[in-house]
Amino acid sequence: MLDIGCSLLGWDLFNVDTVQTHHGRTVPVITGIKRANADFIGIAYMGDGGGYAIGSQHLVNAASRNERITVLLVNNTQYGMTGGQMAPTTMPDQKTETSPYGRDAEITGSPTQGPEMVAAISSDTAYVARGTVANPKQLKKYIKKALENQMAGNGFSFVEALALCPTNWRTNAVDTWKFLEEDMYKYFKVGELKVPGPREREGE
Ligand SMILES: Cc1ncc(C[n+]2csc(CCOP(=O)(O)OP(=O)(O)O)c2C)c(N)n1
Repeated sequence: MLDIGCSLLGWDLFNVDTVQTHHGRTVPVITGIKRANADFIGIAYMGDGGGYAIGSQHLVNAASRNERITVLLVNNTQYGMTGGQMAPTTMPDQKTETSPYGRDAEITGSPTQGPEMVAAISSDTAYVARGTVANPKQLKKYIKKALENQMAGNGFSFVEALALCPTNWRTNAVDTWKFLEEDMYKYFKVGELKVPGPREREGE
């Protein structure tokens, strides 16, 4: 299931059945398909604009309902396909097409912490992680665990991948990796946030 955005290029990259949705509507559409076909492995693949802006309510509701789907969300800190507008993940002072003087966090808020939000609202059987394209081995492991969690029938699984967008960042090769590994890592912590199993609470 591919959202509108650069993620739709997945058509050409993955040898799986795909459906294209309206921007931000990948989660409800794959939820419907999965509910009607319990044996399917349902993946909603989208950008940060699709998942945290126009489709945020779907993400929240699907995570709360513990839908048996896997959401893969690519965080490149802006709207890639449409030319680099500010997204919920845009960092303070980051320049984009719609924040040419840098994002003013006092007026527009600070970057959305997607996996942290999903971890907070999802059930004990959810899987939640944030990986990075700078560490493909780890990212692959997280995606595998997310898919295994769905296949085991446990519930919702969510992986955010920190990714590059040199075209809109207007960075050369060196600065592209610096932007990811220095700037983005300051705001977005890589690692697993929730692995299935009962959570221990204070006093229990
Ligand atoms: C309902 C709707 N609103 C707006 C658009 C225009 N649009 C297409 S892609 C996009 C942004 C994509 O950004 P993101 O979801 O972050 O994905 P990326 O391209 O960065 O991977 C927008 C606003 C649209 N196609 N449909």
